[in-house]
Amino acid sequence: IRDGWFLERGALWPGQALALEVQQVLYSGRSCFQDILVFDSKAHGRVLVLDGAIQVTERDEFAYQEMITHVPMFVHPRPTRVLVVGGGDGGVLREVLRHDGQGTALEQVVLCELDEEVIRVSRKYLPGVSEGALDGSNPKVSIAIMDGAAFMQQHEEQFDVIITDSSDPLGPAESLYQEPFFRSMYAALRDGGIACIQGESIWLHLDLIARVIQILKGIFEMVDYATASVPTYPSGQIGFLLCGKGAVWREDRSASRPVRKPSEPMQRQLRYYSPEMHSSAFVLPPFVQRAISGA
Ligand code: AAT
Repeated sequence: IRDGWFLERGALWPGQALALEVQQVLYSGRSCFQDILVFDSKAHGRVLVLDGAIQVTERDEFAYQEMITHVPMFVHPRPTRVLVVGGGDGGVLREVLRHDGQGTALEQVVLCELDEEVIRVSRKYLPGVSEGALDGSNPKVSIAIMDGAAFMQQHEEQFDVIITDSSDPLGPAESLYQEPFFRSMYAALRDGGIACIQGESIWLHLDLIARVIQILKGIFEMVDYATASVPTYPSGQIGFLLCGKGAVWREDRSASRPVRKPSEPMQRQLRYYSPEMHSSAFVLPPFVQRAISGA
């Protein structure tokens, strides 16, 4: 922070930075894993920053949390067991829990977060993001404090939907973008299950995205890419890698076609996701299509 502005500089987006005017710094500390910063900004409400990278702002977090959650959840006909890797702010958990009673009955939702401090700081300074999902009151929610890669290896055929809401592949989340992790993720899914992985920006990381897609295609029956607009993520855009396990994904299911829909009351609570946004998120510009298909 300099002259009242937070500058988001990072090795993954060299030569560019997003600046947010700071009103007040509320928390600044270091956990065992990363630097944690919370401040009130002038234009985007409260902001959570890990190792210098913006994770959540109050103004636009819903775009990311709704899309990374509802795209995989609504292409599964009946998700009952869900795993969220990362996501210590609780926003994805909040969105997953909306599905209870939407044509499915959730049995268990597990949050596997590496850094307990992120959960503590988020509950204290950003309670509106988790809406109570992290406070231990919901018996369907369990929280595991450990590395997502280690957790994944201990679970087989357990989950219908796995969401990796993880930070960027430089730092503690590095292991979550490598082939062994993707293989254990495949093993941890039930037949017909789907995974959704934070997929970085088409403007910054097209090579990385294309490389990861090639690896995923060697493992999963279906791999697809969707995108959303999030102004405070690098380059204002972030993508999602959708990966399906089982023959059903080769035959009649597609990640771009929802098989359930939010009820009217649920839709009224959503601000970014709708069935139309879902399908359109998979429409990609030709330069991205070409890079992804390896042409
Ligand atoms: N919903 C907020 C967006 C995030 S949060 C990323 C979370 O992943 C953090 O809480 C971090 O502590 C956690 N995390 C990092 N590595 C691991 C790991 N190995 N196992 C489990 N959790 C982990 C993502 C924002 C994307 C930013 C785009 N620039």
